[in-house]
Amino acid sequence: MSTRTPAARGGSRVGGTGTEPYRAGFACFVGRPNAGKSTLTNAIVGQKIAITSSKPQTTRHVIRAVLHRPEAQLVLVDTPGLHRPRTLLGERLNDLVRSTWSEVDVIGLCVPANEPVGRGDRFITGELAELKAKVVAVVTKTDLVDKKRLAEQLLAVNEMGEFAAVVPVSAVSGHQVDTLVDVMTGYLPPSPQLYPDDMLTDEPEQVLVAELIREAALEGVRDELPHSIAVVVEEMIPEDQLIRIYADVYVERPSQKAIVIGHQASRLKDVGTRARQQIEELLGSRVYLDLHVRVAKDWQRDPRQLRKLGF
Ligand SMILES: Nc1nc2c(ncn2[C@@H]2O[C@H](COP(=O)(O)OP(=O)(O)OP(=O)(O)O)[C@@H](O)[C@H]2O)c(=O)[nH]1
Ligand SMILES: [Mg+2]
Repeated sequence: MSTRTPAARGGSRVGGTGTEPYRAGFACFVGRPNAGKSTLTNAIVGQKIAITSSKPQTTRHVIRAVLHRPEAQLVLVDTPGLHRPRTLLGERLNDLVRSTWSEVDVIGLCVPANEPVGRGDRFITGELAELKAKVVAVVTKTDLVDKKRLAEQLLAVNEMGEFAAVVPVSAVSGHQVDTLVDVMTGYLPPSPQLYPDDMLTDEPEQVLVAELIREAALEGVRDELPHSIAVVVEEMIPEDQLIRIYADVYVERPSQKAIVIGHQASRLKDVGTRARQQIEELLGSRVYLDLHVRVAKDWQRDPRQLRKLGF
């Protein structure tokens, strides 16, 4: 199943406008954890497809989000942030990121405007230079800095390597998001449309729902706990007036289970309420949400558990 816009945005399938050919292809944003990749992906397609949070390593799957324009179709592949892996999960995530890089036409290398350019950014830039894809440097979160700081950051990013372009954007204010899309679609190959007009993502609904629950569960937890949370939707049962959803929230230790549930289940209730609102918006239906917290001991390091949780 896929998420569809209520009113499909029409678009010419072939030919495009004037002499310019219709273009379609794949792009992804790369960068260290927390650089703003998922927020930017959502801002570009205009709907929340990837979950975001202030904790590093929020994204754990490769998610495709499709932007439809009359003259082009841009398929954004949102990936986890590249990092130094400490667990088997971490290694798998890095592998995912690298295999995505080799498949896309354009890469947006995201560097936040409000943090100094670091070794991690230089390391990633070096790896990208080996690829066939065009690399556009994207300075994210420009709303957080003043003009002077932004100018310095643009200069610092420019000095990191050879880029097809350097574009500053703010996914929060929307500043320059359209410009970035113009730049990126310009590097797509002439191609027929890749996805149907009204398709925003090929992510299964069950996975989108699990992600919204994980996003709600991440809010307010600290230290190791965000990394230990995984969510699996076991069942979605459509009824007359509502959809019943049964989901399991996994943690790695009994002590974490107590934190997630909270005093007299207060925390879990809050998580359920926040997640339910988001899911109702996504599905356009009333939802009954049943959350169950379970311990899957050290799942991030255990190949069998990882498989069970979909990694
Ligand atoms: N002020 C501001 N905050 C932003 C912007 N873009 C992202 N953020 C915030 O930065 C944090 C990280 O954003 P994400 O989009 O989850 O970052 P990510 O790069 O996908 O992170 P990982 O999936 O962990 O690699 C969140 O708290 C966002 O709200 C922006 O343009 N302006
Ligand atoms: Mg992300």
